[in-house]
Amino acid sequence: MLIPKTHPRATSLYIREKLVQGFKGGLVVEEGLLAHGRGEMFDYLIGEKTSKTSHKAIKAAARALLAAKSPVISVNGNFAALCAKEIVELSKITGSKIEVNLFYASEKRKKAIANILKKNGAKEILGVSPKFAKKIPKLDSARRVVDKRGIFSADVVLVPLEDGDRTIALKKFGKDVITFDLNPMSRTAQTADITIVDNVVRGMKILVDVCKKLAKEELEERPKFDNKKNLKKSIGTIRKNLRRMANA
Ligand code: PTJ
Repeated sequence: MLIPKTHPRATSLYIREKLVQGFKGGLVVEEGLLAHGRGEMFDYLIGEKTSKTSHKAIKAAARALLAAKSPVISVNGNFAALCAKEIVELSKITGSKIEVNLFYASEKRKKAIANILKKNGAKEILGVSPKFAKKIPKLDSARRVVDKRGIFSADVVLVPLEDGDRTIALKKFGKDVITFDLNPMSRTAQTADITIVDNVVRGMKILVDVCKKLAKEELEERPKFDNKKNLKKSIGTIRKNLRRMANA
């Protein structure tokens, strides 16, 4: 069946294809394909579009990144495969460092991820040299190993498609955490300071645009952002969509 290019389904098939290419190119692990399937399901439930609620979270994230002293963008396999260009753009506009940090860590994959980011214009990629390795306390997974010039000393960290344990550990370690997670009920979504409930492919483009706009403005005091309230609204959208589908 031919799906018109503008249909949200076409976008989701395009995103799936990008991830498969990332898998074939050694950026993404098999588990990353499974994680993506989980994300697709939630994307369907939120209506495959960026909600007003997510726009609000994106604006709060942009302000937090622009106001941060040492912001870092943490990159895993899925994020690199889906958003390499936007990661580099965001890092340039917000002055964020880019750090590779993997759950299923391997030197080969770290290098492949660093390469794609460099191909997209990144100058320096942290998290690839053991010389600067430090450990985040109270975390068991490979993700505890971070770069002392990056996540270890950051004040704000963007950690998309994350596992709950690391978000909790980063919070305990005093970091402000921003995440993209299509599942508003996940531990990461619930623990982060700012959760953008959106597909990272749609959301990153908007985040880059909002940062570009805000970077030109004088940033007044950061307005308060209530993550719990915002997440409740996202869960409400899913509930509403489920009711509508059940009654169709
Ligand atoms: O590259 P690695 O080794 O660091 O591994 C990365 C994965 C993604 C495999 C690892 O972090 C993982 O297993 O993640 P989880 O615990 O499955 O969590 C991923 C979360 O991201 C889930 O809540 C998904 O719903 C959500 N998600 C998946 N795809 C997207 C997404 N959120 C936003 N945009 C997506 N495209």
